[in-house]
Amino acid sequence: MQNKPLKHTESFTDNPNYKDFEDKFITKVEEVSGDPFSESTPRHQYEALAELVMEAATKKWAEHNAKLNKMEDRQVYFFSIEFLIGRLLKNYINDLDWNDQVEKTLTHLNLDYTAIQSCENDPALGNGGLGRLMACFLNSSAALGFPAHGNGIRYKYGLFEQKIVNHEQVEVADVWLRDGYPFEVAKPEKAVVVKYYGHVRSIEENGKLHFIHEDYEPVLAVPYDIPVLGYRNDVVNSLRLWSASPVEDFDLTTFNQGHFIKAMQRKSEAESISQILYPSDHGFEGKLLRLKQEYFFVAAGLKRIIRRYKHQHQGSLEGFSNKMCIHINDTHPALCIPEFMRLLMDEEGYEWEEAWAMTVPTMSFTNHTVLPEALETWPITMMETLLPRIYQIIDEINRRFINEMNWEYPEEQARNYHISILKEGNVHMAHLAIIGSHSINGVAELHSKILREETFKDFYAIYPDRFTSVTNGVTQRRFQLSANRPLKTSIEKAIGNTWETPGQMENLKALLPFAEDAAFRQELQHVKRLNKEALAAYIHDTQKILINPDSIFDIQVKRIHEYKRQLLNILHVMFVYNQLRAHPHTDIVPKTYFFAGKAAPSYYYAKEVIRLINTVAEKINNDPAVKDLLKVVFIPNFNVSKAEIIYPAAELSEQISTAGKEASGTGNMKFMMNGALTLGTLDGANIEIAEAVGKDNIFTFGLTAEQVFQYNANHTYRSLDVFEKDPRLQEVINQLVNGFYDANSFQAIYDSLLLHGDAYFVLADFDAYCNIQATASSVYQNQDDWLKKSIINIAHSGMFSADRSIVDYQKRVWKIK
Ligand code: NBG
Repeated sequence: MQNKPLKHTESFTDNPNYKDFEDKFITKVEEVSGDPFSESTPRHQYEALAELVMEAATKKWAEHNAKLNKMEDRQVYFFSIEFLIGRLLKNYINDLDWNDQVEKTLTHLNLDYTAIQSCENDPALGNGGLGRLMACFLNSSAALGFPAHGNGIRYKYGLFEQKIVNHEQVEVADVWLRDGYPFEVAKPEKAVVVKYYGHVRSIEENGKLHFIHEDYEPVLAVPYDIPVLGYRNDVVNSLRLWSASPVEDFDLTTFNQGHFIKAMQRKSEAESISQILYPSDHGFEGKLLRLKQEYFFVAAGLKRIIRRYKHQHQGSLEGFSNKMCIHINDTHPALCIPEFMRLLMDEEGYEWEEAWAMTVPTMSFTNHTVLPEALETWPITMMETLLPRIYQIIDEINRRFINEMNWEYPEEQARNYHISILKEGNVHMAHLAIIGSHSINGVAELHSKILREETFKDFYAIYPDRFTSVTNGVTQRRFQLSANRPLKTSIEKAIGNTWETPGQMENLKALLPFAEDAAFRQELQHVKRLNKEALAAYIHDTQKILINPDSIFDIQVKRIHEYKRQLLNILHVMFVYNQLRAHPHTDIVPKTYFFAGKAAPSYYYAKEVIRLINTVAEKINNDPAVKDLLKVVFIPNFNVSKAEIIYPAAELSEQISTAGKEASGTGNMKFMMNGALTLGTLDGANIEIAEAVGKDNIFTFGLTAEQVFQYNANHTYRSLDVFEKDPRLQEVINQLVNGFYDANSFQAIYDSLLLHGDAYFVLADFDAYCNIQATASSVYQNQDDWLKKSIINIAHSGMFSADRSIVDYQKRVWKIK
């Protein structure tokens, strides 16, 4: 049962609710441990709290589901191959408004809440921005009382755990389910059979063709549901993750014939579908298993959604496309389109035209990257063999589309070929997604413009009305309110708490006048100092590195990728170090450079960048001459929980991707709402941050997307010319290979910059980057000025709440009033 909100002043003993909660908690701890409470461990306490939370959540969930059954409003299902949800316990407690009673109880019992929270495994069911965005969108939808659910895969192993050994990334399996997971509910009774391989036979009956899929290999998809709680409201949406298992645990026929090994093989083949998350964020591998995964959660998810809809509508699918939205998150779930067609035609008896008329209005598609290596294409032969009926449908969608185009635009033969779903032996998933959806959007203004004008310009010419843009957002409830309690308290003192209401974060603008308030600036400085000390203590505990808390905390945390240019950052650090060595008495502003992020295990270059950062860090951190002036820290195994400690402590937010490459970025928003100033290129959502705060309150630098585009189009960029003119660059680049840092040289990096044309314009932007770094340091020396800028950033961060994104999606994509 939910308690009434309590005032902070109440003491434990005079509050019956606290006492009641404490009793329940103690009983629960004894139930989960089977031992007296006094012998319990944080793990038991965590399990007990989790159970109490789930009891409350599931009760609300059942009530809410009953409401949803009767609801006529539009509902959304996010289909995504990743949901990077992070730890949930603290969030649930916050959503239920249990903070006070939990904290007071634990304090009263002398227990350590942080230790309890850290017993929760952080489910790493995503690579980075794409999966985390889904988690933020679920959180915001529920907070706004809007029925939006998630549909994905319950990977047995999450994204690998990263260790740094001899400066290098080493990957260790992430067995997040080892101790069980208390926040999911298995629903074996709702399992669905997904069919692979086999043949399609067609028969004619009463003048109608029927398609029968035979000799297929069935796999059972079992749903596990995780409740998505609204923020202090009655809403509980669902995140449904599917797990694969064999249809029968033992394939009896095979087994009886004595083929034990074969029977076991079938079992493990089925299970392999939900075994691993592919650990690459912008790469496309074309592996059969991945295609199986893509069809797996699509087929299972759609089946249940249709079944539920029929159940609620007297067995009819009438009105489906007005009430249900299937949202395709990047191309991985694009098979929703042919699978939905299949279900409507083969299982529900609709004609092609009727089915298509229901499909397009139901589907919407968000693109998350313009990197060509991420655009999925599957060999036709693979698709045809694995999913014979789906392939037939794709083929027919394509045939009709191309016919229509040739009819409407007979003069555009070349273009009509170019936009085909099937060409050069491959199925082009983005084309499928665009042709089958009524809405296509990018995730920031610049990104959407690039989609319209470059990546998908041919489609834009045909379907201008389908294209729209929704800038990403993040949930302030996790990354600001909960991660940065001192900040929340200070802001509340200044402007009250209306900005904490879901959808109202723009009320933070009331903070603007406080930029001129010396007392508030001081308060903010104090808050930042606390958070910096907390991060420094964490680094000291875990990595034994001593950090000067007076230094500027300059942070770049995100996946390691060439286009994100961690390399530019570390080359600048190397330059600063050279400067300090040459002029030991230079008066510099002390700085600590933090890095964190994982590289895809097969991405050699990115792993070399990690090795470089760690090698440079070791040398610099052990040089007594630069002690307290310059430090470099690589925090291993970046994940959502670490992010929550890092963002609040940041002063400079490094967002330095090659312009035009970062679709949006969302880390930039998390830093900003915690008062960090952005040091970034005019890329992705950085541009919108710059527009919001004004150019004086952000440090922008470097080539624009247009300039990068021109260089690429005209092949006029020569990295060697830049190198030859800049002695600073010559020194640092030579240090990559001359043994200064490591006898084992960084030849691949060296070659990419000088021999292979520096595709990400690192050298081109080096000078501008050094200058803007120097500017940032000098502004920092005037703390008043810095803090003003910081306050202005926080005040304008409201528009980067995912609550705003969801409202934009409702208006622009799902057309909800
Ligand atoms: C990422 C982009 C980011 C963006 C997130 C969320 C992929 C494929 N794309 O810039 O690189 O913020 O998606 O939209 O992970």
